[in-house]
Amino acid sequence: MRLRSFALLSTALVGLGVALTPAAAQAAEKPTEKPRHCVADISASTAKVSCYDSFPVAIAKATGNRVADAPADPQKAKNDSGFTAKINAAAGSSFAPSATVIEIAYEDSYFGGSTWTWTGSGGCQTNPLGNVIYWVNNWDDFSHWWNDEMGSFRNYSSCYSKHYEHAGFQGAALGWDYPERAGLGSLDDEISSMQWS
Ligand SMILES: [Ca+2]
Ligand SMILES: [Ca+2]
Repeated sequence: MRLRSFALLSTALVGLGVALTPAAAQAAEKPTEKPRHCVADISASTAKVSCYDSFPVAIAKATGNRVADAPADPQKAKNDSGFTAKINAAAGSSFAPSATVIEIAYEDSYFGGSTWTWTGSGGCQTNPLGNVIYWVNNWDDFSHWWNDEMGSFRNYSSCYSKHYEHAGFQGAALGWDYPERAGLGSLDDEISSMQWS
């Protein structure tokens, strides 16, 4: 019996060892085991970041509670025309500045994984394309984990985006884009700075 127990234990440990290797590697990359949903307001003089387990809670925060019923699955939200209309309509109202969603970035291609929502003080509807009104010089200043992590994005509120390989709008770039890219090609997991127009 003791031998048999030992054999079973050994098998279990070997199995555990195999399973632990990729899990440990992933844990080092992700801030938590589960997706996280962060919001960063870049219209404030000191940009603030807040993160949540719930995507709907993050969107409620990002919109000053004007969009409080986002789909729980960010990928479904991206494909939900009602959600898109609500986000864009929120940009048109002027009573709650600093609550306009200009872009939702996704960890993975095809709008998967954790999300990062950028908000500004208004949309880009009347802004001429190429006139930069929002920018992030270095994503690493906001989040070390999110720098070189983005895999796809959806823009909102008529804000076209340009994404750069390096901080300070250097290196290879994508854009101007609107409304989305499902994959970033050679710039997957490389984006470090952004501009919106
Ligand atoms: Ca990624
Ligand atoms: Ca980079």
